Amino acid sequence: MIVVPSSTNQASEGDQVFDFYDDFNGNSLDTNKWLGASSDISISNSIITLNTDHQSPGPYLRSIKTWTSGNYIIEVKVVSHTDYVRFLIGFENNVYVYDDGGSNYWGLRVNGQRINSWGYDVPANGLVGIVSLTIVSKTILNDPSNNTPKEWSSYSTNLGRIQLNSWANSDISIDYVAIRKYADQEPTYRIE
Ligand SMILES: [Ca+2]
Ligand SMILES: [Ca+2]
Repeated sequence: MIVVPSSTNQASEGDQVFDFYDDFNGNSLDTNKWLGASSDISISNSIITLNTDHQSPGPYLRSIKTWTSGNYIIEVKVVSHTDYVRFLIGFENNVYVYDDGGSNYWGLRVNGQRINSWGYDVPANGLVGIVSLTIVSKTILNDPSNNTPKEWSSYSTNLGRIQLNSWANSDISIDYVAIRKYADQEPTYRIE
């Protein structure tokens, strides 16, 4: 699916298309969409940077909206990050943790349990592009430095809020966050 936003009304068009969308326009967090995290972030030129002080704790970005069960994909467009990256993407109860610190922390967490410790040392700029987590009766992680999507059979039916974070001496800069309903076979259509 390709959405072509107009240059003048990008955010509202995203809101009309996606289940949740934030392009991070303006220079502060949209409090209609997100809880807390007013410090330790910066927003400018339609980009948000998480953990600007490069110290723990990180600025847990949590959506006001919550999700229960269903098939969803969360897509985050990453524009830059520190070489040493710690990045958490997903929902409260279905989240993947990148941690260049190693296998003690990285992996998939479902319903509060670290259920799988697959992970890898992300190369420099290895997450620049689209990072996505898909929940579709399983969990699928896809990112630019991981050519084969990683799949796990575990998933949550009580997803909760969106969660994004970076911590320790890492930061990550994000162009947008989008959530949409996911179909294994995307529909095709024609105009008659
Ligand atoms: Ca943006
Ligand atoms: Ca911090």
